[in-house]
This record gives sequence, C-alpha cells and structure tokens, in this order.
Amino acid sequence: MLKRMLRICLQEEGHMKRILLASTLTLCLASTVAFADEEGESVGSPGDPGQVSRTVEITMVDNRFNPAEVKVKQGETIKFMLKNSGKKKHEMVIGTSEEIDKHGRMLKKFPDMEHPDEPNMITVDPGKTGELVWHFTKAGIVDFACPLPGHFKGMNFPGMKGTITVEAK
Ligand SMILES: [Cu+2]
Repeated sequence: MLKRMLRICLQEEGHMKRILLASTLTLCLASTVAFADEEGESVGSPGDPGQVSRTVEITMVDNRFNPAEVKVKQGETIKFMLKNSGKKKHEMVIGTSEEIDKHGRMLKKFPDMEHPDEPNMITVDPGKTGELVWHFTKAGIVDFACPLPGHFKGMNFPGMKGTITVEAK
C-alpha cells in the first residue's frame, strides 16, 4: 500500500513540476505517511468490491451530504453510492479529521490540481454517481468530508462533512 501511495505521489509530483512548486513532494510525502499510519488503525482499509456487506446511498448537494451521519458495524465492507445532485463537483474523502484537514489544505494551495483518485476518496461530477468501497475494521468514529475549497473549512467548522459511527461487533 505504501508503495502504491508513493507511486501516486510521484505522479502528483509530475503534475506539479509543470507549475514549478518545489514544496509539493514534501507535502505529498507527509500525506502518504499519514495514510499509511492510519491504515489498520481507526479508519479501516480500502474494501474489496467482491466482499461488500451492503450499500449505503448518500446524496451530495451544494454543499452538504445527505445523510451526513451513517452507522455501520465493525467488520462490514460498505459500498457508498454517492449521487451528486448539486451543480458543482464534489468529493468524498474518508479518513481521520487530521487527514481530511491536510487534504483540504493541499487543495486550497493547489485548487486546479488533478489528483488521481486514492482508495479513500472519490470525485463525483454533477449529475453523476460514484462508488467508494471501504472496509471498517475498528469500532469508533470515522470522518468524511468534501475537502474542495469553499465546501469545507476544516473538521471543526460547519461545512460539507459527516461522520460514520462504527459499532463494535
Ligand atoms: Cu463539495
């Protein structure tokens, strides 16, 4: 997984070179380490589409998720069906609040960045539906948000975000 994340980071670095931003690799490596650390800890891991326990539908509007609170059980693999009913592009990123905040800061710095989809996130264009499969391995609270600039200011502020409560087995 770390290898894959590094490869994605290097791809991102390729995009960045065009706009000559020397700080990118540092930023990118910082977020790679965060994701690797969290894997297997509180947020869970990318889900196997062949092992889906059930589907949860979430509608994205400008700018919130409906519902914004989801309950799952520990051990479940959930297929999130994200329907974008808004007029703007939206994302869903699953992670710890620190990771989501970091992702948001990066998007704020590089708003036009075309980043490849990572396993914990999905970008959905207006009128489209996207899928994100995630395996919830540990009981607790997992956060999600749309970190696009203007949609979200940080996990401690109101905005396009929600929580997934993972109930213990
Ligand atoms: Cu959004």
